[in-house]
Amino acid sequence: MAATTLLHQPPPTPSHIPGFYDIDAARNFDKSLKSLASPEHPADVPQHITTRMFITLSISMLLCPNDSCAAPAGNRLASSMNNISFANPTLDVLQAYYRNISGYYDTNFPDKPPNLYNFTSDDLMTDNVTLSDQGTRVKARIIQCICMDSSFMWLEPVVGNFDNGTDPLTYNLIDPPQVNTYPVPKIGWATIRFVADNPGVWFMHCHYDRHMSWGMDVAFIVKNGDTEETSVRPPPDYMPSCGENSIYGGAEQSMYQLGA
Ligand SMILES: [Cu+2]
Repeated sequence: MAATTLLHQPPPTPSHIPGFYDIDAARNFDKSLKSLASPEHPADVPQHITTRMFITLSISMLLCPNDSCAAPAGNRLASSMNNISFANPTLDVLQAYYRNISGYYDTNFPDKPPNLYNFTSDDLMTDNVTLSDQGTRVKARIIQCICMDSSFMWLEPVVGNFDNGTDPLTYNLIDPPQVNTYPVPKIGWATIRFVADNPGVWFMHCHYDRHMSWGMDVAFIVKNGDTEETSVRPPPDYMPSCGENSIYGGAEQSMYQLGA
Protein backbone atom coordinates (compact mmCIF):
# COMPACT_ATOMS: atom_id res chain seq x y z
CA MET A 1 0.00 0.00 0.00
CA ALA A 2 2.76 2.40 0.90
CA ALA A 3 4.47 1.91 -2.46
CA THR A 4 1.19 2.47 -4.32
CA THR A 5 0.56 5.64 -2.40
CA LEU A 6 3.99 6.94 -3.31
CA LEU A 7 3.33 6.34 -7.01
CA HIS A 8 0.38 8.70 -6.90
CA GLN A 9 2.06 11.63 -5.25
CA PRO A 10 1.08 14.80 -7.14
CA PRO A 11 3.91 16.84 -8.62
CA PRO A 12 5.02 19.82 -6.53
CA THR A 13 3.28 23.08 -7.24
CA PRO A 14 5.58 25.22 -9.40
CA SER A 15 6.84 28.35 -7.73
CA HIS A 16 6.36 30.35 -10.92
CA ILE A 17 3.65 29.96 -13.55
CA PRO A 18 3.38 31.92 -16.79
CA GLY A 19 1.16 34.96 -17.03
CA PHE A 20 -2.26 34.69 -18.63
CA TYR A 21 -1.10 36.41 -21.81
CA ASP A 22 2.36 34.81 -21.98
CA ILE A 23 1.92 33.40 -25.46
CA ASP A 24 5.57 32.43 -25.84
CA ALA A 25 5.44 30.28 -22.71
CA ALA A 26 2.35 28.48 -23.99
CA ARG A 27 3.91 28.01 -27.41
CA ASN A 28 7.16 26.70 -25.99
CA PHE A 29 5.24 24.24 -23.86
CA ASP A 30 3.22 23.09 -26.87
CA LYS A 31 6.37 22.60 -28.91
CA SER A 32 7.92 20.53 -26.14
CA LEU A 33 5.23 17.87 -26.49
CA LYS A 34 6.61 14.81 -28.31
CA SER A 35 5.55 11.29 -29.04
CA LEU A 36 7.66 8.35 -27.85
CA ALA A 37 8.80 7.47 -31.40
CA SER A 38 10.34 4.25 -30.08
CA PRO A 39 10.41 0.82 -31.73
CA GLU A 40 7.56 -0.21 -29.46
CA HIS A 41 5.61 2.99 -30.16
CA PRO A 42 6.68 4.26 -33.61
CA ALA A 43 5.60 7.72 -34.68
CA ASP A 44 4.79 6.70 -38.28
CA VAL A 45 4.47 10.26 -39.55
CA PRO A 46 2.76 10.15 -42.96
CA GLN A 47 5.38 11.08 -45.57
CA HIS A 48 3.38 10.75 -48.77
CA ILE A 49 0.91 13.61 -49.05
CA THR A 50 -1.98 13.09 -51.45
CA THR A 51 -4.17 16.04 -50.46
CA ARG A 52 -3.26 19.37 -48.93
CA MET A 53 -5.82 21.72 -47.43
CA PHE A 54 -5.52 25.23 -46.04
CA ILE A 55 -8.37 25.80 -43.61
CA THR A 56 -9.06 29.18 -42.05
CA LEU A 57 -10.88 29.24 -38.73
CA SER A 58 -12.70 32.52 -38.42
CA ILE A 59 -15.20 34.51 -36.51
CA SER A 60 -17.29 35.84 -39.34
CA MET A 61 -20.67 37.31 -40.11
CA LEU A 62 -23.85 36.36 -41.91
CA LEU A 63 -25.98 38.92 -43.71
CA CYS A 64 -29.39 39.66 -42.17
CA PRO A 65 -32.46 40.99 -44.00
CA ASN A 66 -32.47 44.81 -43.93
CA ASP A 67 -29.33 44.83 -41.75
CA SER A 68 -31.55 43.78 -38.87
CA CYS A 69 -29.09 41.91 -36.64
CA ALA A 70 -26.97 43.20 -33.78
CA ALA A 71 -23.44 42.58 -35.07
CA PRO A 72 -21.56 45.28 -37.04
CA ALA A 73 -23.39 46.59 -40.14
CA GLY A 74 -26.55 44.82 -39.04
CA ASN A 75 -25.04 41.41 -39.65
CA ARG A 76 -25.16 38.32 -37.45
CA LEU A 77 -22.04 36.94 -35.81
CA ALA A 78 -21.09 33.46 -36.94
CA SER A 79 -17.98 31.37 -37.26
CA SER A 80 -16.66 29.41 -40.16
CA MET A 81 -14.01 27.25 -41.77
CA ASN A 82 -12.93 28.48 -45.20
CA ASN A 83 -15.81 30.94 -45.17
CA ILE A 84 -18.34 28.15 -44.84
CA SER A 85 -20.45 28.35 -41.70
CA PHE A 86 -21.44 24.75 -41.05
CA ALA A 87 -25.19 24.23 -40.95
CA ASN A 88 -26.44 21.18 -39.06
CA PRO A 89 -28.40 19.00 -41.47
CA THR A 90 -31.82 17.65 -40.49
CA LEU A 91 -30.53 14.16 -41.23
CA ASP A 92 -27.12 13.26 -39.85
CA VAL A 93 -24.34 13.08 -42.41
CA LEU A 94 -23.38 9.52 -41.49
CA GLN A 95 -26.86 8.22 -42.16
CA ALA A 96 -27.27 10.23 -45.35
CA TYR A 97 -23.91 8.95 -46.59
CA TYR A 98 -24.48 5.35 -45.55
CA ARG A 99 -27.98 5.27 -47.05
CA ASN A 100 -26.89 7.22 -50.13
CA ILE A 101 -29.62 9.80 -49.47
CA SER A 102 -28.99 13.02 -51.36
CA GLY A 103 -29.91 16.52 -50.41
CA TYR A 104 -28.46 16.73 -46.89
CA TYR A 105 -24.88 17.74 -47.61
CA ASP A 106 -22.61 18.82 -50.45
CA THR A 107 -19.11 17.49 -51.12
CA ASN A 108 -17.65 20.79 -52.27
CA PHE A 109 -15.91 22.00 -49.11
CA PRO A 110 -13.05 24.09 -50.55
CA ASP A 111 -9.39 23.11 -50.11
CA LYS A 112 -8.49 26.73 -49.38
CA PRO A 113 -10.40 29.84 -48.34
CA PRO A 114 -12.32 31.19 -51.34
CA ASN A 115 -11.74 34.79 -50.22
CA LEU A 116 -8.36 36.05 -49.04
CA TYR A 117 -8.28 38.48 -46.12
CA ASN A 118 -5.93 39.37 -43.32
CA PHE A 119 -5.87 36.06 -41.46
CA THR A 120 -4.16 37.55 -38.40
CA SER A 121 -6.39 40.56 -37.82
CA ASP A 122 -8.89 40.92 -35.01
CA ASP A 123 -10.95 43.52 -36.85
CA LEU A 124 -14.08 42.10 -38.42
CA MET A 125 -14.92 45.16 -40.49
CA THR A 126 -11.75 46.74 -41.88
CA ASP A 127 -9.11 44.04 -42.29
CA ASN A 128 -11.15 40.95 -41.85
CA VAL A 129 -14.46 41.08 -43.66
CA THR A 130 -15.34 37.42 -43.70
CA LEU A 131 -18.93 37.15 -44.68
CA SER A 132 -19.70 33.47 -44.74
CA ASP A 133 -22.06 31.19 -46.58
CA GLN A 134 -24.07 28.73 -44.58
CA GLY A 135 -23.97 25.19 -45.76
CA THR A 136 -23.32 21.55 -44.94
CA ARG A 137 -20.27 20.85 -47.01
CA VAL A 138 -18.00 17.92 -46.45
CA LYS A 139 -14.63 16.77 -47.70
CA ALA A 140 -13.71 13.25 -48.68
CA ARG A 141 -10.15 11.92 -48.29
CA ILE A 142 -7.50 14.20 -46.85
CA ILE A 143 -3.99 13.90 -45.51
CA GLN A 144 -2.53 17.23 -44.40
CA CYS A 145 -4.36 20.24 -43.01
CA ILE A 146 -2.93 23.64 -42.28
CA CYS A 147 -5.41 25.22 -39.94
CA MET A 148 -5.25 28.95 -39.43
CA ASP A 149 -6.17 30.28 -36.01
CA SER A 150 -7.57 26.14 -35.42
CA SER A 151 -6.02 10.63 -34.29
CA PHE A 152 -3.68 13.53 -35.98
CA MET A 153 0.02 13.97 -36.07
CA TRP A 154 0.36 17.52 -34.82
CA LEU A 155 3.43 18.86 -36.59
CA GLU A 156 3.68 22.52 -35.67
CA PRO A 157 1.84 25.30 -33.83
CA VAL A 158 2.95 28.88 -34.66
CA VAL A 159 1.73 32.44 -34.11
CA GLY A 160 1.55 34.59 -37.25
CA ASN A 161 0.68 34.02 -40.87
CA PHE A 162 1.62 30.75 -42.56
CA ASP A 163 4.47 30.88 -45.10
CA ASN A 164 4.16 28.05 -47.57
CA GLY A 165 7.81 28.39 -48.55
CA THR A 166 9.61 28.35 -45.22
CA ASP A 167 7.24 27.07 -42.56
CA PRO A 168 7.00 23.47 -43.83
CA LEU A 169 10.78 23.23 -43.26
CA THR A 170 10.13 23.61 -39.54
CA TYR A 171 7.75 20.65 -39.21
CA ASN A 172 8.59 18.01 -36.67
CA LEU A 173 8.43 14.87 -38.81
CA ILE A 174 10.36 12.78 -36.29
CA ASP A 175 8.35 12.61 -33.08
CA PRO A 176 5.24 14.83 -33.26
CA PRO A 177 2.52 14.07 -30.70
CA GLN A 178 -0.34 11.89 -31.88
CA VAL A 179 -3.49 13.64 -30.75
CA ASN A 180 -7.19 13.93 -31.42
CA THR A 181 -7.39 17.53 -30.19
CA TYR A 182 -4.80 20.18 -30.88
CA PRO A 183 -4.55 23.88 -30.08
CA VAL A 184 -4.37 26.39 -32.91
CA PRO A 185 -2.88 29.61 -31.54
CA LYS A 186 -4.99 32.73 -31.87
CA ILE A 187 -3.84 34.63 -34.98
CA GLY A 188 -1.59 31.67 -35.67
CA TRP A 189 -1.70 28.31 -37.35
CA ALA A 190 -1.11 24.62 -36.84
CA THR A 191 -0.39 21.79 -39.23
CA ILE A 192 -1.69 18.26 -38.88
CA ARG A 193 -1.38 15.12 -40.97
CA PHE A 194 -3.43 11.98 -40.90
CA VAL A 195 -4.02 8.88 -42.95
CA ALA A 196 -7.66 8.66 -43.96
CA ASP A 197 -7.97 4.91 -43.49
CA ASN A 198 -10.83 4.63 -41.00
CA PRO A 199 -14.06 4.72 -43.04
CA GLY A 200 -16.92 6.81 -41.79
CA VAL A 201 -17.89 10.41 -41.13
CA TRP A 202 -15.57 12.45 -38.93
CA PHE A 203 -16.64 15.78 -37.49
CA MET A 204 -13.74 18.22 -37.12
CA HIS A 205 -14.73 21.20 -35.05
CA CYS A 206 -13.59 23.94 -32.74
CA HIS A 207 -13.82 22.97 -29.10
CA TYR A 208 -15.24 26.29 -27.98
CA ASP A 209 -18.94 25.46 -27.74
CA ARG A 210 -19.92 28.90 -28.97
CA HIS A 211 -17.72 28.67 -32.06
CA MET A 212 -18.89 25.13 -32.75
CA SER A 213 -22.57 26.08 -32.59
CA TRP A 214 -21.87 29.11 -34.80
CA GLY A 215 -20.43 26.94 -37.57
CA MET A 216 -16.66 26.44 -37.03
CA ASP A 217 -16.96 22.86 -38.19
CA VAL A 218 -16.51 20.54 -41.14
CA ALA A 219 -17.13 16.84 -41.68
CA PHE A 220 -14.69 14.52 -43.42
CA ILE A 221 -16.03 11.43 -45.13
CA VAL A 222 -13.50 8.64 -45.37
CA LYS A 223 -14.87 6.43 -48.11
CA ASN A 224 -15.04 2.66 -48.01
CA GLY A 225 -12.10 0.57 -49.11
CA ASP A 226 -12.26 -2.57 -51.21
CA THR A 227 -12.91 -5.01 -48.41
CA GLU A 228 -15.48 -5.50 -45.69
CA GLU A 229 -12.82 -4.73 -43.10
CA THR A 230 -12.16 -1.35 -44.68
CA SER A 231 -15.84 -0.41 -45.06
CA VAL A 232 -18.36 1.21 -42.75
CA ARG A 233 -20.14 -1.44 -40.76
CA PRO A 234 -23.95 -1.66 -40.97
CA PRO A 235 -25.90 -0.37 -37.97
CA PRO A 236 -26.59 -3.08 -35.39
CA ASP A 237 -30.02 -4.68 -35.15
CA TYR A 238 -30.51 -3.13 -31.72
CA MET A 239 -30.07 0.43 -33.03
CA PRO A 240 -32.93 2.26 -31.30
CA SER A 241 -35.61 3.92 -33.33
CA CYS A 242 -36.25 7.64 -32.96
CA GLY A 243 -39.82 7.70 -31.68
CA GLU A 244 -42.38 10.44 -31.83
CA ASN A 245 -40.92 12.07 -28.75
CA SER A 246 -37.45 12.26 -30.23
CA ILE A 247 -35.91 15.67 -30.61
CA TYR A 248 -35.34 14.63 -34.22
CA GLY A 249 -39.10 14.32 -34.55
CA GLY A 250 -39.89 11.53 -36.90
CA ALA A 251 -39.43 7.91 -37.67
CA GLU A 252 -37.81 8.81 -40.98
CA GLN A 253 -34.75 9.88 -38.99
CA SER A 254 -34.11 6.40 -37.74
CA MET A 255 -31.56 4.10 -39.30
CA TYR A 256 -33.61 1.23 -37.92
CA GLN A 257 -36.77 2.41 -39.63
CA LEU A 258 -34.95 2.95 -42.90
CA GLY A 259 -33.94 -0.69 -42.88
CA ALA A 260 -30.54 -2.29 -43.15
CU1 LIG B 1 -13.04 28.48 -32.26
